[in-house]
Amino acid sequence: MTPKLRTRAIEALNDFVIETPSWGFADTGTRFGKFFQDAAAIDLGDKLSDAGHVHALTGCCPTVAVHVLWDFKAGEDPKAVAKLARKHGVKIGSINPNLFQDQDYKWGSFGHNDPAVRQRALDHCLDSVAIMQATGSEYLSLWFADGTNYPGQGSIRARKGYFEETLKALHQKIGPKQTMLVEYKPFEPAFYATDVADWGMAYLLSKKAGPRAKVLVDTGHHYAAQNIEQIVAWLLDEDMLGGFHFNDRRYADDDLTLGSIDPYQVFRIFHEIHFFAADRGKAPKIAYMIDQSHNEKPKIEATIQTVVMAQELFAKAALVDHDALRRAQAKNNVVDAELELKKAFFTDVSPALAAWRKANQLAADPLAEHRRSGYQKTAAADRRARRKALGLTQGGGYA
Ligand SMILES: [Mn+2]
Repeated sequence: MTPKLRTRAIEALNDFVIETPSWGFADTGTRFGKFFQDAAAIDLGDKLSDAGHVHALTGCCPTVAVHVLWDFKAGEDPKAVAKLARKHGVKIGSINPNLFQDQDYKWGSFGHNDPAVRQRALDHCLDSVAIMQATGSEYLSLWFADGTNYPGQGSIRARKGYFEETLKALHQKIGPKQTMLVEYKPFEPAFYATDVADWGMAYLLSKKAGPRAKVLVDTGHHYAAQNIEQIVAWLLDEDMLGGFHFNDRRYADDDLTLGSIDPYQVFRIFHEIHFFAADRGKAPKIAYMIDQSHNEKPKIEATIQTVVMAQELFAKAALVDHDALRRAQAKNNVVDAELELKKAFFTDVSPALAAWRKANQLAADPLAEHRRSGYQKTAAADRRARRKALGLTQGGGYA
C-alpha cells in the first residue's frame, strides 16, 4: 500500500464511528429459540459495560442504541441512564421505541385502524423523544412491524394515510438538532402487505413528515436480488439517507455479522458514500449503526468482528481512485471502471488499520485483546451468579 493510499485510509478511519446495539449483548436469537450464554448481558448496566468494553478495544463505537421497552424501566430517570453510560465510557445513541410487542398492536401501531391505538403508539414515541432530550440522543429510530397478512384484510390506502398523519404529528415534537429515522422492511412479521415495505415508502413518508425525517437502510431488509448500493446512492443524492442498520444475510433478515456472507456488497455501499462525498466535497451525515442478533457466537466477539469488518471495508472503499473512475465512466470503459472498484477492494488495508490503532493507543488486534483481557470469563461468572441470586431464567428481550 502506497503512503498516499495509507493516508487516505487513515483519514477515512478517523471519520468513521459505528453504534453498537444494546440488544446485541443480550440473549437474542431466532423466533424458534435462543441459545443462552452465561456472559450475555442481564440488564442495561451489563449492556453498557459490554458496549464500553467494545469501544475501549476498537476506538470507534462511542454510542449505544437503546430499546425503550427492553432497556428503560417505567419511572426510571433517563439522566441516570446517561450517567451510567458515561461511567462505562460511552453515550446513549439512537432511541428505539417499541411498537410491536404489546397486545394492543395486534393490528398495527401507526397503521392501526383504531385512532386510540395510534394515539397510544404516538404517546410511546413522545415518551421516547423525552428520553432523547434527557440523554442527549440525536436519533429516534423507528421500525414498524405494521402490515396485513391476507389480501383484503385492511385498506392499504387508509393505512398509508394513518402513517402519514401519525408520523407528521411525531415530527412536530422532534427538536431542531434531532433526526427521526424511518426504517423499512419488505416482510416479516407481516406476510402480505407491510405498511413501510421499501425505501420508496420510507422516503415518501419521511418527506411528508418533515425535514428532520430521513430514511434508515437496514441491509438485511431487502429482497435477495435488490441492489442496495443503488438505493443508497439515490437516497444520498436526495439528501434523504439518515442512517444504516448493518448486518449480513444469506436469505432474508438473518441478522448475521456484517460481511460474513458478502463483504463486497458492504464495500459497494461504502463506495457510493465515498464517491458521493468526493463529488459533493463534503461527507454526508450518516448514523452508522449495527443491528444484529447473535444466537450462537459470543456476543462481544460477534460485535467486535462486525466493527473491525466495517472499519476495514470503509477504509478499502475510501481507496477507490475517483478521478480514474470518472475517466473510465466518461469513456464508457466498463472494464476499467469495474477494475477501479476491484483494485480498492483487494487492497490490503491492514497496515493502515494498524497505524490508526497505534495512533489511537489501541491494541493491534481488538478481538485478540478481548480474548486476552478475560472480560468474557469474568462477565460469565458474575452474570451466572447474579442470575441465580435473582432467580432469573435466562432470556428476555429480542425474540
Ligand atoms: Mn433494523
